[in-house]
Amino acid sequence: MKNQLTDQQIAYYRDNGFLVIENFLDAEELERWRQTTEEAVEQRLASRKPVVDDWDLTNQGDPDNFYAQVFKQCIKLANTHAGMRELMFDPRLGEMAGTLAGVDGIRIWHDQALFKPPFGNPTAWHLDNPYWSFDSREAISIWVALDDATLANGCMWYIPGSHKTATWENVGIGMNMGELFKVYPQWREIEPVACPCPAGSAVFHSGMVAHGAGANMTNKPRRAMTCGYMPDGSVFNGKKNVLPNDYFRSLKVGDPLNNDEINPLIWSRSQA
Ligand SMILES: O=C(O)CCC(=O)C(=O)O
Ligand SMILES: [Fe+2]
Repeated sequence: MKNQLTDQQIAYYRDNGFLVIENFLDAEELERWRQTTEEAVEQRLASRKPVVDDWDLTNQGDPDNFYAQVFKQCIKLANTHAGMRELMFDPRLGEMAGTLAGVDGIRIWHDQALFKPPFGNPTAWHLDNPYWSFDSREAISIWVALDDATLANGCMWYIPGSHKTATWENVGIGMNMGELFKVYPQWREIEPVACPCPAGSAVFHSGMVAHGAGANMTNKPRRAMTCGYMPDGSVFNGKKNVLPNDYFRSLKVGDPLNNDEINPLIWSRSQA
């Protein structure tokens, strides 16, 4: 795993809101990530049990609706698959996320497999952190390509620097690619950047950067394994998102989100 970050990479991330690390995983690691992710997704679907009370298995309802054809989305696979837990709890990932974001501790918000199906729909432009149950400009995600991500099959795209002017206004991932630009018309002037990358590459992105992905024009899936991270010390903002019902009901706005079962601390500078 290419987990050492240069000052130049950190500066690029802070300036643009995303960073591609090509060939982040070596061939053996990539094979393990692929097998683990495939198995965890298969088990989840076979179990027919949602991982968080009212989330359906893939958060997509009718398999023929538009969103279901954006991606097969399975969240919190680390909760139900030991091998995935090992991959996701790797403190090296936490250290990279924390170093890029410039924070002292990293908790898992949620992992998710995102498989864009053959001939799948595009992922409309959106921000991540405004969906989540804490507000943080330092929220960050890792997106690991399990297949070559290309312009043809729906690689990631970013609006560079948009994380600097984003507020918490957002749109859903709907049918219209450009909804987000009604909210942030100033970003229409910025040239979007495509991030094609070979399988095993990682893309880190800020929870506040505008991003999306194109349609999958190919007859094969475009698979990615991802994880959203919450800086340690973040507090509850009143949104449910993926919080379990009981825990959600126990929280008041402003409470620290520091439950180690629900949001495991995978790295902290003081304990490293
Ligand atoms: O994989 C995709 O198409 C979108 C991924 C995404 O939005 C994310 O990882 O935050
Ligand atoms: Fe996203």
